[in-house]
Amino acid sequence: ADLEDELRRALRRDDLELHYQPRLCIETGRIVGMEALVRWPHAERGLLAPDEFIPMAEESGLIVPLGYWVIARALRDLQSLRESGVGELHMAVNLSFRQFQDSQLLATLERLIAERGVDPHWLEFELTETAVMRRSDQVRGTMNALAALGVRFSLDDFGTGFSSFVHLSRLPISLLKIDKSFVDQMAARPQNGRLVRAMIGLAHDLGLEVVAEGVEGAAQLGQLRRFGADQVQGYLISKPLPLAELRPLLDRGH
Ligand code: G
Ligand code: G
Ligand code: MN
Ligand code: NA
Repeated sequence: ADLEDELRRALRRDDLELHYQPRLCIETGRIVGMEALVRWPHAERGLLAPDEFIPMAEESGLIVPLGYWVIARALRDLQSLRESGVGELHMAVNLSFRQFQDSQLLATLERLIAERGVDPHWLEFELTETAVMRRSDQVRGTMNALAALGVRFSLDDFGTGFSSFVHLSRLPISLLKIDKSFVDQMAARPQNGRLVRAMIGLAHDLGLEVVAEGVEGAAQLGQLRRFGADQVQGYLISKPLPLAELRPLLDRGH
């Protein structure tokens, strides 16, 4: 069978997994959120990373049911964390532009949230600049309706795409995630450090929180702290892990 058929079958059989990567609040040193990242344990090929099947899922339209699977699983895990006493924790899920083309997106999300009884305030969707910049009325309408429920939006991979701050300020976006490529170059190239500092300043002026991605070293964390970043995500804190392996880290922070 080709990969598309196999993915369809994997979805039907619940054969996918989510790993979670924590986000640390720089000021308090606590884990304040995590990003759900899908994995496909494939019988012959081993654990497949998203870049090995998400593009195909987007092409084929399978991203719609796959996306609902991810959201349902993430909400289930979020609810179970909260029931076991883990306090304030935001759950971030990646959303493809393609998922907005499903006319049932809003209704389905409302149903999934209601079924789990999770406060929508803890749910966050990560959109890329490219997705957001195709802001059709439908995308904006759905985003506004979800934002009215309390759901937050973040702009992922910030700096790699093409965005206009005018458009950004018209969409209900609460956080900017500065792409790893900027963080990587911060120390080696002073120019990049200034760029990151300026992005953080601009984001704060617009009332947005800033998450720096791909943070791997203590020196980077120090620099980001001086620049005023709010949160960090990256291997320095933890790589993406199955929920059970992440638990000790969460308990420590709460
Ligand atoms: O998991 P990894 O750390 O390799 O993530 C690679 C990229 O795959 C992420 O940056 C994200 O954009 C994408 N991705 C991961 N999980 C999902 C998902 O559930 N839905 C969508 N649309 N993209 C995802
Ligand atoms: O959603 P997004 O495309 O930003 O997903 C983040 C991707 O980057 C995932 O594939 C994740 O595994 C990876 N990643 C997360 N933190 C780090 C890091 O500190 N270093 C590196 N090299 N990759 C990271
Ligand atoms: Mn992301
Ligand atoms: Na990213």
